[in-house]
Parts: sequence; structure tokens; C-alpha cells
Amino acid sequence: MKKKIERNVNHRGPVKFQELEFKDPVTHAAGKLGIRETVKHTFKEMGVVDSMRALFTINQQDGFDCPSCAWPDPEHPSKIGEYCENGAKALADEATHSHIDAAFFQKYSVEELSELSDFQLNKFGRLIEPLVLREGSIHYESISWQDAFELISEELRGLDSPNEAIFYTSGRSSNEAAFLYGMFVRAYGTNNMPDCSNMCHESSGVALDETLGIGKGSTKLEDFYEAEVVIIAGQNPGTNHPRMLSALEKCKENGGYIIAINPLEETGLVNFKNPKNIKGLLGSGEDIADLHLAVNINQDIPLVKLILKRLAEKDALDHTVFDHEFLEEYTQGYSELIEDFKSFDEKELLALTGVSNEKINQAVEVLAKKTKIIVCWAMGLTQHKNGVETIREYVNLLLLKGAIGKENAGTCPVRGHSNVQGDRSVGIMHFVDEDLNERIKKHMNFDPPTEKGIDVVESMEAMHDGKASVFFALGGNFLMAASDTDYTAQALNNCKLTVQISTKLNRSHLVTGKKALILPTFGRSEKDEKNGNLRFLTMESSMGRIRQSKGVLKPASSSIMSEPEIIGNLGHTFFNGNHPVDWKAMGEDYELIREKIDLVAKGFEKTSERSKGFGYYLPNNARHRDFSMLPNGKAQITLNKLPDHQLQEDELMLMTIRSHDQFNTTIYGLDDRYRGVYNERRVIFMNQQDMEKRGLKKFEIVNLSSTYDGKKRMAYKFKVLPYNIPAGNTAAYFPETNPLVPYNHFAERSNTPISKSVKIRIEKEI
Ligand SMILES: Nc1nc2c(c(=O)[nH]1)N[C@H]1C(S)=C(S)[C@@H](COP(=O)(O)OP(=O)(O)OC[C@H]3O[C@@H](n4cnc5c(=O)[nH]c(N)nc54)[C@H](O)[C@@H]3O)O[C@H]1N2
Ligand SMILES: Nc1nc2c(c(=O)[nH]1)N[C@H]1C(S)=C(S)[C@@H](COP(=O)(O)OP(=O)(O)OC[C@H]3O[C@@H](n4cnc5c(=O)[nH]c(N)nc54)[C@H](O)[C@@H]3O)O[C@H]1N2
Ligand SMILES: [Mo]
Repeated sequence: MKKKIERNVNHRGPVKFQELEFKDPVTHAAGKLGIRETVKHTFKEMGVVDSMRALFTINQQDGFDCPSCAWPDPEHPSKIGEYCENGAKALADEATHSHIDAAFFQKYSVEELSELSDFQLNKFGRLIEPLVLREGSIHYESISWQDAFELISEELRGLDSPNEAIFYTSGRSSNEAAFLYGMFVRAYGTNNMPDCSNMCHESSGVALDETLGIGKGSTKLEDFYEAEVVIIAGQNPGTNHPRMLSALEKCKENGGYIIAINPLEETGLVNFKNPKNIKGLLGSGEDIADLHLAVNINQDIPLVKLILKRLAEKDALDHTVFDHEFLEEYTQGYSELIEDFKSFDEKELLALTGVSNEKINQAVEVLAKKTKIIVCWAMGLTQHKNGVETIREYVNLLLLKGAIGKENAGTCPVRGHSNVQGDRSVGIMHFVDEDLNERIKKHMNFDPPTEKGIDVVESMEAMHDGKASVFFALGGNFLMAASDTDYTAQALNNCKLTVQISTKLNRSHLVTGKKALILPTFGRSEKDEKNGNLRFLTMESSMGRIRQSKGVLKPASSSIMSEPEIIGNLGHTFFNGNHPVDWKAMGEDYELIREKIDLVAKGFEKTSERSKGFGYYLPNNARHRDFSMLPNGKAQITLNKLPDHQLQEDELMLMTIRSHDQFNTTIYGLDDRYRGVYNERRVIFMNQQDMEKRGLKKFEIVNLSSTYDGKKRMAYKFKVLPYNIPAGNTAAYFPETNPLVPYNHFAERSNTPISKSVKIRIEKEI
């Protein structure tokens, strides 16, 4: 018998490295190479017939919503396909013809599987039958759906308080699944609904809510086409939102000016070859960014402050730079901000940014003259201690320029998961919304709990400290996505039961509570049929548009169940069919869910009907300058402090980022073509000076450590890569570097882990 080994949270690094290749970064995003990658991934995983069928329906009005990012589709999708290379990889990943069943888990124990890398685990294919890991066992075995629902119900009933259970959501779930889940969790009696957005755009939600009265962006896709300036800060669209490049290309064709603010000169922003037009295919492509400001990590506040201070000096001369009419009528805090600028020294601000004076002045010159300005951002702004304040500082820029609530201008937090925004809109949240609770009472006929629940960080702590003991996940990979991998592993290990509704195998299935369940479900691309009826689901894009999604492929197996049906059956079993909500009927008939969504969730109306075709927009107050919900009915201009890192002499700043071959914790491949890296993920991008200071050579193997509150955390075995990154800054991939991110350091007020500004030291591996 094989020796019993500890389940590995896999961050010790490989015993033997792959053959790493490091070339010049690819200078053009997409183009023919992008098409080749698309075909390579889909044909290999799904075969030619399914690939073609799926690729032609993805994001089409009668097809399914791309399971990758949340970038919206244009009103008239391209007939040759409205997807990108990474959307195709996401599709191939979920629609793969490789499957794993109970026999697979009989062959391999959870310990053995945990020795494999995340890339290897994902490659095994789709989970196709419900599985249980019984207490003391090291093998998953098959379990009937009904037994699984009874096991969960029994554990939930056995807790001293419903607050000892945690219900996580990852943003790939549909509005229907998320709504039913949120209702079940509340009917059970807790608001413990941590969400992947807590680790993602929570800082955006908090900052936008308090400045503009809505936690979502204000722009629509069409706004990009004639914007005069688009600022792209802390975002890598070439990899993470490739379809956004088509919108930027249109903007440029119409004379728009694009400013990238990013420590790295990311490929998609430098040059883009649109595979959907001739120019892109023939090779000339389009330069996207007109100006790149290579800001130091988390020094966006000093940078924006300096730009605003200089704009204010210009405005003082003739009052034409800022939109004074707008400021007077719609905002509050303008004079305090102008006064506050006096307390900052220009030289000091400039030194913090790391950007040249000349480039900053170039940005000032452009912004002084233009008024149609959009600011886009993603994780480069949200995942810092002062993430909320950083976003507020960018909002100040838009407010001073009157660039809110008019065409071709506004805020654009570019969302991550394809339905993360919809999940929140239909009620996935750990805090209490009193209006929502009132509507639940009225239309669902039960009393929802009124005590605030816990978010991701608080959930990790609660499980770690034994205050919660059932962990239930609607999708995602909590172990690898959350910060402080060792701490999170311990937290999950402490649970009595962990349950995962999943499509693919990941490490959260292997590092579990005493008992564990895997409940396999459909992917977006699959046909969801019940009693001969083809069911559809709805999603909300990053810009607040609700649209239908209908899968086209044969499901991976007849033993998997749709997410709403899993939740409906669980509700039915838990309440023994004795509850004001008919859980089972709702799980089976999504029309019943949508009727309730229309009544309970804010802004939804006639969803079944209106979500057809192009779909419909949810109301958005910032789009029409309605700030009545804010103090004095005005948009808020805010005062934001400079970051204070207290970096020690031997410390460097690390940002944990995505490669071109991954979707969050799902690793599609080992290359990061746009950054020139092939066949290895355990690498750290460094400035040559920082390497020389430490006597490090290219490809040398190092260990990384972070020390917070006297505790040293380690991530082992990374190869050093010399890279074009400002001195003092480093970058490495997530999730390999998550062991370095301390669980108790997060953004003020949004609790988003500080994944983009981790102070590290580098030690040579001996
Ligand atoms: N193919 C693919 N698509 C995805 C995902 C994926 O993993 N793969 N993930 C999805 C999800 S959930 C999300 S949230 C998004 C993530 O989308 P992104 O936010 O684009 O993803 P990251 O790789 O985290 O990149 C952050 C970017 O911010 C920059 N940055 C880091 N720190 C700073 C800073 O302090 N200031 C500035 N100005 N820039 C900084 C980095 O150099 C990097 O370019 O993408 C979504 N789409
Ligand atoms: N250090 C560091 N940590 C980070 C980040 C970072 O930039 N740096 N980014 C953070 C961000 S922005 C996010 S959003 C989180 C992501 O956190 P999560 O959303 O928890 O993680 P994912 O990797 O997207 O989850 C992948 C798993 O979801 C399951 N899945 C896929 N599709 C479906 C589906 O349709 N239904 C169901 N039920 N399951 C499905 C599969 O089993 C797959 O293994 O990670 C965060 N963690
Ligand atoms: Mo995200």
C-alpha cells in the first residue's frame, strides 16, 4: 500500500524544473498567432465539430455568453465569431472531451492527486458524477444526488447556528443560480455569502458607491468609440479582456488618445492586430497606447494627484480646464480638494511615481484640452491597502473634468468573471440591504436574517478559528484564489464538511474538510434541457446589460445537474418540502426564478422577455447625473492620502499577476507568450539593477519571502527573469505566489487582499 502522505497545498516548487525559454516579448496582441492558438486549444480538447459549432455561437445573440471575461458584446456581433483567443481557451477548457468519474478517484487518492500541479489537475477533464470523500477515507467515491443533498442538510441542521456555515460564490454562475442560492442561504438563516468579488472589484464597488452612488461603472461599450481620451490603469486587456482591444481600436480610428498607466508595458496595449479585419491579419496592426506611464506599484495616487495639481494650476489661469458648471451643480468637495493640493510637494510626488516629468506633462497637456474621458481599471488598482482611495482619486479626475454622466465619458471598472456583476445584482452579498430584505419578505414570504454576514477574508478567519465548520462553494477554487495558502488550507481542513459545485478538478477538492462533496455541473456551452424544454440563463456584462445565454453542446454526462437544479433540490431536501418557497419547482423551471428576480432584485423587469437578443440595461444613476442618494445629493470629490509602504532597504514590491495561459486558478498552459515566457510559470520578473544589487543572474533559482507582523511566509523556487519593469518592482504569477500574501493585510474598507503590493525579499536557493 502507498505510504500515507500529507495533502500538498503545492507551493514547495518542482523537484525538477521544466525547460524554461525566455524570448523577446511578442510585440503584437492577437493577429494570426492568436487564431492558431484558438484552433490548437479547441480542436484538441473538443474535436473539430463541437469546436466549430460552439465558436460560431459564442456571444451571438441566440448563443451562449462567453465563460471567460465580462467584457460586453457589441450590438451587432461579428458574423465570423465574437470571441477571442482566451475565450476560446476557456471554452475548450470546459467543453473538453476528457472526463473523470468515480473509477478515476478509486485509482488515485486525494493525497496522490494533491502532489500534482494545478495545470495537471485541470487537464484531467470534466467532473461527471457526484462524489463523496467520507471521513477518514483518502478516495472519493460515487454518491447519489439525493444522498448528497441529505448529507449536506444533515450537517447544516446539526450546526449550533446558521452562522457556522459559509456559502461562497464564484462569478461564473448565472443570475438564476445565484439568485436561488442567495435565497436559500438567507432562508437557512445566514448572510455569510463571501464572493469572489471580495478579492476582485470590491474596492471599486466601495469607492464608486460613496463617490457616485452606484458601485458599478457608468460607461457603455458605444461610449468608447468616440471617447477623446481613454485611460487604462492597472489592467492588462490584451490577456484578460482581449475583446476590449477592438473597442480601443475603434476609438483610435476616430482620433481618440490612449494612456496606459502600468508598471509593465503590456503587449496588447503596445500593438494589436485585430484578427477580424484585414489590416490585423496582414500584419500592420494598430498601436494602441499613445502614452505609457510606467508607474511604480501602488503609486497611482501620487501620479494622479500630480496630474490634477498641474491641471489645477492651468485652470487657475483661465477657468477652462475644469468643468465649473458641472462642479457647481453636481459635486461637493471641489474647494477642499484644491486647498488640499497645497499640502503636497510636486518633487516628492514625482519621485514616488517613478515616471518622467516629461511624460507626466504630456498627459497633463492632453487632459487639459479634452472633456470626453473614460477611465478603465482592474486589479492593478483594487488589490492594494489603499485600493478604495486609489479609485476615488481617479474618480476625482473624471469629476473635475465633468466626465461623468455624458456620452463617451465615465467610469469603467472592467469586471473579471463573466457574471460576477450579475451575481451581486441578484443578491450575493455578505452585507444587509434593507430594501432587498423587505422585498424578500414580501415576495418570497420568509424573513431573511438581519445580521451582517462575513466576506472572504473573514470567512478564512472564521474557519481557521473554528467559528465556522461547513464550507459550501458555488463554483471557484477558494483555496488557491484566497490569500495566504497555508492559512486557508488550515481553515478548510478545520471544517466538518466542504462542498464544491464544480465543472473541473482543482485543489479545493483535495484540501478539504473532514468530509467533502463534489457536485458536478453544466458549463455555459452545454445544452440545458429538462422534460424536452431547452432552458436558458441570463448574465450581466461589465456594463450592466442583461442578456440570455443558451448552450449548444451535448452535456458532458447525463449524471450532472444544472446549478439552479442543485440548489433547488438542496432547498427541497433541507426544508423537507415544507417552506413558503417551492425550491424544487424553481430549480426546474427558470421562468419561475426570473419572475422572482423581477420582483426582488433592483432594476430587473420582464427579464425573460427583455433579455432576448441585445438584452437590456439595468438602471444606472451615474449615467444621468442623479446623485440624490449621496450627501447633499451631490457626487463626492474626495481627499486621498499617499500610500505609506515603509519598504525596507532589502525589500522589493511584488505584484501577483496573470499569465496569458490561465483563467485565475485554472492553468491552460505554461506559456506567457506576450511576455516572452515559455514552458514555466515559476518565474519572477525583475529589473536588471535589482538583480545586480543582489548578484542574481538570469534563470537563477530563488526563494521569495514576505514578513508581516513578524511572521515570515515563503514561496519556493522561482527563476529570475530580467525584465522591463521599474526598479524596486517585481512581478510573478498568481496563484503560485499566494502563500506570500498575508491573510490579515487587505484594502481598507473593501477587505480585498493586497495581492498587487506584497513586500518581499529574495533569497538565493542553496
Ligand atoms: N484570459 C483571462 N482572462 C481573465 C482572467 C484570467 O485569469 N485570464 N481573469 C478574470 C478576472 S476574475 C479578472 S478580475 C480580470 C483581471 O484582469 P487584470 O486586472 O488585467 O489582471 P492582472 O493580471 O491581475 O493584471 C493587473 C495589471 O495591473 C498592473 N498593475 C499591478 N499593480 C499596479 C499598480 O499599482 N498600478 C497600476 N497602474 N498598475 C498595476 C499589472 O502590471 C497588470 O498589467 O481578468 C478577467 N479575465
Ligand atoms: N494573488 C492573487 N490572488 C488572487 C488574484 C490575484 O490577482 N492575485 N485575483 C483574485 C480574483 S480577481 C478573483 S476573481 C479570484 C478568483 O477566484 P475563484 O472564482 O474562486 O477561482 P477560479 O479560478 O475562477 O475558479 C475555477 C474553478 O471554478 C469551477 N468552474 C468553472 N466554471 C464553472 C461553472 O460554470 N460553474 C461552476 N459551479 N463551477 C465552475 C472549476 O471547477 C474551476 O476549477 O481570485 C483572486 N485571487
Ligand atoms: Mo476577478
